[in-house]
Formats: sequence, structure tokens, C-alpha cells
Amino acid sequence: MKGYLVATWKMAFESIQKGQNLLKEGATIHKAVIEAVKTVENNPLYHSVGYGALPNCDGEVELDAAYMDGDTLGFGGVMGVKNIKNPIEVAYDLCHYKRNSLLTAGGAEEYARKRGYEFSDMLTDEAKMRYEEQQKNIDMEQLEAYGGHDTVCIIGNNGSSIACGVSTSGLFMKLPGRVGDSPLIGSGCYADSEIGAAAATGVGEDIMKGCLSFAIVEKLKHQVPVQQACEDVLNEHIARLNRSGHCPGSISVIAMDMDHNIGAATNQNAFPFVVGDMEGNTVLYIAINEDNKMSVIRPTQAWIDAYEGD
Ligand code: SD4
Repeated sequence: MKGYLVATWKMAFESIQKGQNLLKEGATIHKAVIEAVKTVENNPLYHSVGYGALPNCDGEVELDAAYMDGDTLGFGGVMGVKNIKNPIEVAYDLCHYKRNSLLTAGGAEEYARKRGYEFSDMLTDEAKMRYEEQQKNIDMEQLEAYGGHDTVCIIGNNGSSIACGVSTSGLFMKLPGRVGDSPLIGSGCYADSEIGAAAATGVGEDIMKGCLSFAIVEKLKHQVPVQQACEDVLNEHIARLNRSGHCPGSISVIAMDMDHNIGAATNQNAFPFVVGDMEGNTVLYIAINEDNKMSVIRPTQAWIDAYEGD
């Protein structure tokens, strides 16, 4: 499949439509990606990104976001920020500088305040309720990324420029201050307009062990086709984790090359992702992993109706 935009998870459907409309109106790839990510951040129905995201084990919403501009290799990221309405905007802002690219918690919040970004209480009543229900049974070693809890990663490519934006609240019930792969260049995302881009979602601790986004872009650099690159990197990494005796958590990846070819892979039964294609359509696909054999298909309406994640 080919497209201008690709995003993790079904929840990104409207945001990809938004990005496509912006591109049609002549917006830059950066504007299209940022506005698309913001659409997910602003929707309280999605429990892992921006407003409405699930909190850490102290009941506080801590958000991570990153942006990488494939033209300049400029990247920016914020980690563990509270009450910044659109963390992706601050990450994008930071990608323009050669220093101070990654800011954490208080420093990031102070920067955002000085630069005039909007602040808002990000904890919804529903997220608070889920937190109270969950509190009785947490095992820090078993925290998982799924069960309706997913990071948005959006890659956009206008043929000459590629970029990637990522936004997440990380893992539900994480320790305060915990940071996953999402805001880290090479792990959560990587973009190079001479090659392509990749992004990851799932258990950050396991994704970081393989710097998966960078690893996929490296394969693209050596002319491995994009679907193959996603599958090879994921399978090799899962095998490596298994050899170390470490049972890997959930991991899914997306990637795009500069010819707009798209790939996706997962170690889950099914991983939904959305493509804004070359004909102007917005299409939901699922990557399916059956006994380590990957396929990418369009889901049936019955599958969509039964889907319970974001
Ligand atoms: C993290 N990778 O913080 C993120 C969480 C995620 O789907 O992707 N959830 O580890």
C-alpha cells in the first residue's frame, strides 16, 4: 500500500482525514502531521494520548511527545509533562534547535509557558474512575501497553520531505517520572528525508532495547523493502529478547519510504493502522501476526464492530 500519511491505531482515522485535507489545501507536511496528532490529543475518548489519557500510579497524567523533521534531522521531545494541552506542539517547537532538544517535566513546562502554549487539566472524570478501579491490583513488572491504551505515531511524506510526530501518556499506572520509547529519537520514531521514517508503539522498555525505529530506517537505507524491513526488525528483536529469557511485551511498528510505500508489523494478533492513501482515501488496515507470519489486510466490518481498543 502507498500513502502520504500513516498512523498507528484506529483512533487516528479522523486525524488522518484532517491531515489529508490540510495537504490538499497546500499545508506543509509538518502542519499536516502536527494538526493530525493534535486531533488525537484533543479527543477525550482516547485513553492514552493527551486529554483523557490514563494517569500514572499517583493519579497524575504525565505526557510524552516527540517530533522529527526528516529534512534537517531536527528532533524535539518532551517527557513527563503535566497539563500541557498539546505536547506535540512543544516537541515540534524544540525540533528547530540544535541544543536543548529534549526537555523533561518542570523544564519543559516552563519552556511551554514562556512560549505561550496552552495549559489545561488533562485528567477527565472517566480517567480518574479507571484509575480508582485499577489501583487495587497493580504489578509494576506486568504493566502493558494495550487494553485500549495506545500511542499515536503519525508519519507524513509529501515526496520530498518526511516527518514523524508521536504523542502518548505512556503506560497506565507507570511510576511517576517513568519515560518510554515514544519521545526518544531512534526508539519511538525516526525520520530521514533521504530514506524514510518509522515509529513504534507498545511496551517502551522493550522497544528501546532494540532502538526499533532507527533499526527499520537503517534497513530501508540498505534497500530492504519497507514491509520486509518492519517484519525483519521486529522478528529479529523479538527473537533476541526471547534468547535473553525476557518475555517481550506488545510491540507494533509502522514505516514509510520516500516512494510512499508503507509497512507495518506486530507481535500481537492484530494491530490496526490508518493510511491516508494516494487517491485521497483514508483506509484502516490491520497487521496480523499468526505464528510469526505477518499479513496486512483490510478488516471486515464485523472485526471493526468487535474492536475494543482505541
Ligand atoms: C510507552 N510506547 O510509553 C509507549 C506506550 C505505548 O501503546 O505505545 N502504548 O512505552
